[in-house]
Amino acid sequence: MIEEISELIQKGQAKKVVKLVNEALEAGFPATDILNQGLLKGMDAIGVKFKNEEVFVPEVLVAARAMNKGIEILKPYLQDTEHQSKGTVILGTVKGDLHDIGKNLVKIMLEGKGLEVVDLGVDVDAQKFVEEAKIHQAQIICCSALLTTTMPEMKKVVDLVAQEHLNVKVMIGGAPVNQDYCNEIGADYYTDDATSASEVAYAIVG
Ligand code: B1M
Repeated sequence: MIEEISELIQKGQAKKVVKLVNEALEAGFPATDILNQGLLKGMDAIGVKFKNEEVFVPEVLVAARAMNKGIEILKPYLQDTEHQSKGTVILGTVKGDLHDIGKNLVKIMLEGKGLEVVDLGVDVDAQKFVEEAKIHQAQIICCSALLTTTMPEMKKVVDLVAQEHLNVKVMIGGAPVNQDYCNEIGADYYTDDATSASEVAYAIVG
């Protein structure tokens, strides 16, 4: 059943994804398995086909839409509602970058830990991250990037935070980012998936 969800994602069949995700939940599959082995696996496969030029932007977009529909259903099952609100996180995808599926997953997991999330969306410049952190007295700025060409925007955020002597931690993530890059630009934390991002954020504000 979960394998079928992955295939439906690749075909961009949003309605069928919704139906099957609901059925998988009813059948007792854990939400994290449906997410990782169904939705994310399907999106990974599309990524490979995209790279090999077997599919193009329109196909990737319909797959992304199907993925988002599936995530919407899983959202309440992925969140751990026991936590009280403890702090505020500014979240966004960096300037020049329109990828938001990973960022949206990070948001779900952060909220699931009881953190307030100010979601700035996509294509967010460094100034905006920092301004919003000041306005909301946030403890953490979370930057997502999916393109090697937009990763340098994260350094701009780190530099601006330092320049303004802000007491805010910068966490970075996204497929092309890694711990070495985090060290190189002087960001405070790198996490490689949405769950770890929420755990680290929770520990920071705790
Ligand atoms: Co784009 N795209 N894309 N794309 N796209 C990639 C990223 C690419 C790797 C595909 C490929 O060639 N194999 C490639 C980047 C190459 C590179 O830079 N090295 C690429 C390209 C080239 C492009 C365009 C330039 C294509 C073009 O127009 N010629 C263009 C750029 C547009 C722009 O941003 N300016 C483009 C466009 C698009 C679409 C609009 C069609 C669509 C985005 C739709 C949307 O997001 N609403 C799209 C998609 C869907 C992808 C792939 C196929 C899937 C990305 C995704 O959503 N993955 C992607 C290939 C791939 O990654 N396999 C690809 C699922 C998501 C859950 O994973 O975002 O990695 P991810 O998030 C993970 C972790 O990284 C982490 O948590 C999540 C898991 O729990 N994470 C964080 C993410 N952010 C975090 C922040 C954190 C912590 C963890 O803390 C702050």
